[in-house]
Amino acid sequence: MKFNTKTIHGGQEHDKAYGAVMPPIYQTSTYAQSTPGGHKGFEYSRTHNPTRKALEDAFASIENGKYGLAFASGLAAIDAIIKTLKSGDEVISTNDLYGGTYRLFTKIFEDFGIKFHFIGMENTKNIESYINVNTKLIWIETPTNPMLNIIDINAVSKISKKHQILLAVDNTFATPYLQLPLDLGADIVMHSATKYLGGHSDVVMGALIVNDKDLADKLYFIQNASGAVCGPQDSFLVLRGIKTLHIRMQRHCENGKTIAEYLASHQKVENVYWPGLKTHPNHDVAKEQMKDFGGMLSFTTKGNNYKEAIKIVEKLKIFTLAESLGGVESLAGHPASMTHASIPKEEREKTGVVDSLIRLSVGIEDQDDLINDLKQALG
Ligand code: P1T
Repeated sequence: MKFNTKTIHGGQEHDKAYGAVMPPIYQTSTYAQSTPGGHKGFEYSRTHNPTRKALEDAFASIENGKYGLAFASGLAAIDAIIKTLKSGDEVISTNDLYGGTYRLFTKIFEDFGIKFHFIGMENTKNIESYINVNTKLIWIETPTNPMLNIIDINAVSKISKKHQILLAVDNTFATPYLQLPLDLGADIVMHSATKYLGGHSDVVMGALIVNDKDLADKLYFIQNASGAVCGPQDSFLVLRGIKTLHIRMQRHCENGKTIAEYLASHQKVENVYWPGLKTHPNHDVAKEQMKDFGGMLSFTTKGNNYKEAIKIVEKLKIFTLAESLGGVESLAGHPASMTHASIPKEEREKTGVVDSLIRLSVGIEDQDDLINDLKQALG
């Protein structure tokens, strides 16, 4: 099955009871048993739920994986990955990443004795010097949030395999429409399904997809034992969202390109970070590992003025000033004061998250309206 068919049918069966084309929302916490242990595969909804199961099978299908897991949020999914480690273990992570992931790593898991190294991975040669016997996981986002750096997944996977370290890829910005990390050698794919997979800014959810049975069993155990699962209504909404992922992504990419090019030619704009621009330092890697370049971009204005950046995002009318990304509607954010405020200023500035940086999640509205909105806000 090809990708554009998998988004609609991947891992799905028609409902056995009445043939419903969409999986029913099984709004139940528990399941009748004829005798202790005598059930039909479902005993308690923290452990399993048929609507969630349909979604988990869809996750696995679209990422070319064998096992899918759905969580209450993207951070809950990341939390489950880190819980496969133990005190004394070390993680090498990209230094540009979602602020909440950084906060989870440094404010929660460092206290449990796990050590994190945050490094630039655009040059994959940097990685090996941080590997030692305690290194158990390499964590990458690509494209990164919010600087849109691109990391060569295949090159990193060669290093992780050589040292028998797990490689996890946060595929939230790219989605499986643009890149398939498991096919490129990753062990775990993670999503904030809140974003493009859900696609309509109406759900908070996380996803993990893996191929290895032992790793899947460990993660299913943690999913059930820690209990950060999503409900059946949200599972239904994300299943519905996935059915249009390919056509939404196509439009996100087209609109992203038009806006990146418009901003790159604007006299007030200093830098535009979008992997489709030939001037992007990792454009060649992006071209190789991604089908297109996505609808996320960031830019800075000349003079790097904090107040001016705030004024611009306040003046936008069609772009809504809000956290999050990946919905059909365009959003704008100011990472330094919003999504990445939990990263200390000195740290975030090292990776380019300066005061004038504005991040756009380009939606699927009419391009002219989006350009006109940016024009009036920048003007
Ligand atoms: O918000 P949640 O579903 O828990 O997902 C966390 C997360 C993980 N990974 C990436 C790359 C993300 O962008 C996020 C969430 N990000 C935002 C809310 C944001 O505005 O960047």
